[in-house]
Amino acid sequence: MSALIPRPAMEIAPGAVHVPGWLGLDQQRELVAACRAWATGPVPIRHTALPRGGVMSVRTVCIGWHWRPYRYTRTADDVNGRRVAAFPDWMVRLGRRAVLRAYGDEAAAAAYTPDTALINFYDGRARLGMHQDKDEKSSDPVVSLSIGDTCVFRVGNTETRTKPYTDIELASGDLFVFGGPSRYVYHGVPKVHEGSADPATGLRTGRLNITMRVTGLQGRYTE
Ligand SMILES: O=C(O)CCC(=O)C(=O)O
Repeated sequence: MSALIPRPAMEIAPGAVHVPGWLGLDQQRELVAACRAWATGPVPIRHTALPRGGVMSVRTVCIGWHWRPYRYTRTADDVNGRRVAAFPDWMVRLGRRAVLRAYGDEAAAAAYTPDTALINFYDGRARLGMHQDKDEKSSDPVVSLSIGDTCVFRVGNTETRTKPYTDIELASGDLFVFGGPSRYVYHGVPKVHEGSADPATGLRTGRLNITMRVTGLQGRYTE
């Protein structure tokens, strides 16, 4: 739902910037349609299996490179062995605009070339524990886009999974970028406010989160 009281952009920690309502409704709808298509294949969305036998409550599909705990591969050998969908150029451009909006640094934005995205779908029960995004060989920023249900997003510190941390709400259309001194902060999603989504995004229930990253691996896989 569009906010009655505008929420200002805020630096939550050095390098960690929250820009509420960055995506318009049309862009959100386009992203929902793209994610829906990616969720069907070539590698279908799935609950990621964890090395110790559990499964993640969130469902994930990747583009560009396939992520599984704790590495990126060309093919989704833990799902169906197929190569994931390519990372489209329009997503690279979107990532650059996001970095520009967050940091106001044109050179950093122009150089930003994400080559993978993890697309997470949360139903009302799904959670994501505190973790660091550290399987990438590049320390370029992570660009996160949220659509659908609002969630509590926990932004921690770089040392431990525990306090100190800051809880913020990520609502539909929000941008969150974490790079620089915050690139390796622990972060997680302890709660999703089920049913808070505006169905006009094309997502009737649940929460979609897209995190674009730079793997630092050789050979960009584009269309
Ligand atoms: O859903 C989110 O907002 C965060 C996703 C995340 O932390 C991840 O994919 O590593």
